[in-house]
Amino acid sequence: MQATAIAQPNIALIKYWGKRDVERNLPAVGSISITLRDLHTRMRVAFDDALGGDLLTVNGVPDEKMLPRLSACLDRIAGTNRPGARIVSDCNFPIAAGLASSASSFAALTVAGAAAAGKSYTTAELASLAGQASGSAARSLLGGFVELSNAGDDIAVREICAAEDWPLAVVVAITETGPKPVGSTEAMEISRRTSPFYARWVEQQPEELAVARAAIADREFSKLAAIAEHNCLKMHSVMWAARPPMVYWNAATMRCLQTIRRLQGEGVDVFFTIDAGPQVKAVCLPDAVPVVEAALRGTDGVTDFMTTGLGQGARLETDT
Ligand code: 2P0
Repeated sequence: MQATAIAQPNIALIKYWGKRDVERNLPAVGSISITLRDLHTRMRVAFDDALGGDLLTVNGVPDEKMLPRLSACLDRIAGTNRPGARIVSDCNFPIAAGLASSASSFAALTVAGAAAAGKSYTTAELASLAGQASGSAARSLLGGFVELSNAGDDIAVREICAAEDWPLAVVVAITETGPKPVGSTEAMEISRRTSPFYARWVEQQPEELAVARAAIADREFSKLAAIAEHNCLKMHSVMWAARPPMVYWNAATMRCLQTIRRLQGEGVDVFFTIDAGPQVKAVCLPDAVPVVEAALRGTDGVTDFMTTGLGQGARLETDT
C-alpha cells in the first residue's frame, strides 16, 4: 500500500508546446528531451483506509494548491474508489521556475502510485497516465535521450540514445527563482488561440524532430546545437507573438545567451535552450563544463548554477 519512486527532470531539445486535446492533455507535437541526473524529485505514496482524503507535503510543507492535480493523477492510476493517500514529495531544485519540476514530480508520482496500488502497468500505460497529468512527465519515465510521439489516440515514449552512449552535460544558469507568471498549460492555450506563428510551429515540428533524431544517432553536436537553438527560439517567438504576449525571459536570460554565443565563437561545444521560465540551460560536451561554468558564473544576473550529466528514467526505491 506504499511505495517511493525517484524521477529526474528532463529538458526538451525539441520542445512540446501546444495541445491537440486539452481534456486528455495530448500534445500537438512530438518532442525530444534529455533526462538529467543530479536534480530529482522523490515521491512517497502511502494509501491509508483511515484517511478521509489525500494529504500532500512538498519539502516538508503541507501543500493544498498542488494537491488536486496529484489526487486526479492517483485517481486515474488507482481508480476513484481508492483509499486516501499520504503523499510526501521532496525536490532538490527550485519548483515551478522552468526547471521541469512537474515532469519529475508526475513521473515519480505515477511510478510510486502504481506500485502502491499494486498495479503493473506497461511503459506505454505509465506514459499515458503521466502524460495526462503533465505532458513532459511522460519523458521522465525514461533516461538519456527520449522521444515522445503522438501514437494514434495516445502518446508513446522511447529512449533513442542511452545516457552513457552520448554523455552530454548541462549547466543550468539560475537567473531568478519563484513561480512563473503564466503556467505552461495556460500559456500553450493562449499560444494556440492567438499566435499567428502557432500553425507553422506545429507544421514544421516533424522535420525538426527528424533532424535532431539524426544528429543524436550520429552524435553530431553542432547539428544538434543548431536545431535545438532554432526550435527553442521559435517556441519563444510563438509566445512573444501571442496576445497577450508571454515573455519568460529576463535581462540575465539574454546575457546568458550572449555568453554562450561568445563561447561558441571561441570554438566551445555548447548550445542553449530555455523553457517556460527565465533559466538558461547550457548543453555541452563534458570537456567544456569548466569553461561554460566559469563563463556563466561571470555573467551578470546569474544567481546560481547547477551542473549535471544525463541520467536514468523514473524508478522505484526500496521502501523503508
Ligand atoms: C517541454 N515545456 O517540452 C516544454 C518546453 C515547457 C517549454 O513541457 O500542460 O508542465 O502540464 O502538459 O509538461 C512544460 O509543460 O505542461 C513543458 P502540461 P508541462 O519541456
